[in-house]
Amino acid sequence: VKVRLAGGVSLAALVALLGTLTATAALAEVTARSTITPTKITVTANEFYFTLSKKSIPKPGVVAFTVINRGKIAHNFDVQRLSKKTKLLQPGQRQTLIVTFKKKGSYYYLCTVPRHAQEGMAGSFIVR
Ligand SMILES: [Cu+2]
Repeated sequence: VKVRLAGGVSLAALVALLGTLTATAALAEVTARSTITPTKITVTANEFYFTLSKKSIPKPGVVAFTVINRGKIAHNFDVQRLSKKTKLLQPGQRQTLIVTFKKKGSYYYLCTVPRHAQEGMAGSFIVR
């Protein structure tokens, strides 16, 4: 951008323009930052179910799933389509899993301990 300080363009106008550009850039930065702030979701694992504090998000984005094992035996939480899973969590243990959902759709999750999914430890997380 060429700025010509010719007659008619006052310094005040130039300062006002720069101020507007700075404000616009700052707003863009805030907007960009807000879209990458993870949505926090608590996942409770127990025999034999999961309880999610939110079952969906309104658009693609990043989710921080904090998985807590409230049961009496070990469990994990696996979002298979994205190859994201917790370690095998012992009773009382927790782990936060950061998952980026780039596309809308249905994401199956389960506990991969044998038979646990069939017993009820499975479901679908929805990205709208
Ligand atoms: Cu399990």
